Amino acid sequence: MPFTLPDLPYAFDALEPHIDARTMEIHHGKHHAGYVAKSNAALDGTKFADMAPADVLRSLGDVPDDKRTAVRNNLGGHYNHSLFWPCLAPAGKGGGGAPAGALAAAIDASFSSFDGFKSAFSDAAANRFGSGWAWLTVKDGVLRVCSTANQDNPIMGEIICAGGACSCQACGGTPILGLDVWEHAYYLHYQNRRPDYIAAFWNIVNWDQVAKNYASATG
Ligand code: MN3
Repeated sequence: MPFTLPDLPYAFDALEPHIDARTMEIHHGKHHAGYVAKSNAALDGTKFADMAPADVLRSLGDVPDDKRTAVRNNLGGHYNHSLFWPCLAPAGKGGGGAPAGALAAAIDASFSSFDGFKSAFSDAAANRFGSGWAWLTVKDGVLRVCSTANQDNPIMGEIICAGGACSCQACGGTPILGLDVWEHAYYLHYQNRRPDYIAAFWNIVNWDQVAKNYASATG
């Protein structure tokens, strides 16, 4: 079964004014679609083509050497964007506000408060040099914030930790919320103002989805 591009769970313009329709069209229809096509090109005819993307990425070391970089970049991109889109929702219609229930309690336990979490996550997103992602992960019941370069993801574990050089302690954890800080995610509308894009993101976070991700990662 080839990897396929998931439909967006909302219209291209549904996230305006926080993310503009043209950005969403290109981001989903060109960038994400490209990661899917290149993942299929790399893995067609191998056993990995029939595996869940998360399972392939957790065992990147098993992917043949000549395919590993293509898989890390493109299947990583497919996995990351597939996680990202449902974590967003139109402002005031499922997007924005604050988490509730077990997720809210876990955020308070790990970051002292929701504001403390937002500050840590925003810093991770703002300070990622070049292209990459900010993540909220869960590992051994503990929530952590980290960022990764390019299309890397904490589930890739050791391969992105540079032999223990990484100090985030999130490597190998499961991401439950991500923010794409590649320029392709915001440049048409925000140009160089990545902090404005990060601030706007909080208006469109789908906390119900993040709570579902948390429940499945800890269940
Ligand atoms: Mn992207």
